Amino acid sequence: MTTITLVQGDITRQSVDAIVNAANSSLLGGGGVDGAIHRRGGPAILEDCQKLRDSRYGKGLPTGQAVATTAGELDADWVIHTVGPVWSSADDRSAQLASCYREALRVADELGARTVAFPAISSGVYGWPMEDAARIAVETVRDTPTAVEEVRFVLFDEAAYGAFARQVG
Ligand code: AR6
Repeated sequence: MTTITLVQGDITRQSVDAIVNAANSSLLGGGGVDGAIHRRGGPAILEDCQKLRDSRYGKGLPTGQAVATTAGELDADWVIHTVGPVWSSADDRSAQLASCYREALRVADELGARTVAFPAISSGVYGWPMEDAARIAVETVRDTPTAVEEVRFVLFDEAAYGAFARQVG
């Protein structure tokens, strides 16, 4: 049974087995959550990401997939990087966003992670409307069989927290 918990705050301050990063397909850093994770986690994360680019993910990590690295100096064992879709009003990319949560949980299960912190993937730079991002996140976690005991959504501001709280009920 997976428990969903909500926290308002900074995902890089969480103590969990795995922290999920809202990355981009380059895996080589960016702004938002990605920038914060690399800043606080230190260079070991980027070194692992570069190794992934030099091996399995020469063309980058495709949207909707997930891959783990060290968590460096973060208070976690792993960072699970996933690439959300960019929001589009013309094109329904919900399945790709749901895939991020499903694939991150699959990687967490492979690692044996029992507590996993997620940001609201795609809801920042990638422009996904927060209410819908929250709906997809919560529905997908509820529908995904996993040995993860706690999924902790870490929401940066009150609006994001409210959107997730409405979904969790
Ligand atoms: N802790 C928790 N949530 C945060 C934090 C934090 N430290 N910082 C931002 N958020 P974003 P995306 C919230 O932009 O939309 C990067 O440049 C933020 O308010 O981090 O998936 C990557 O390299 C928002 O609600 O991710 C990609 O290029 C949510 O986290 C691109 O941004 C996600 O915002 C990915 O865009």
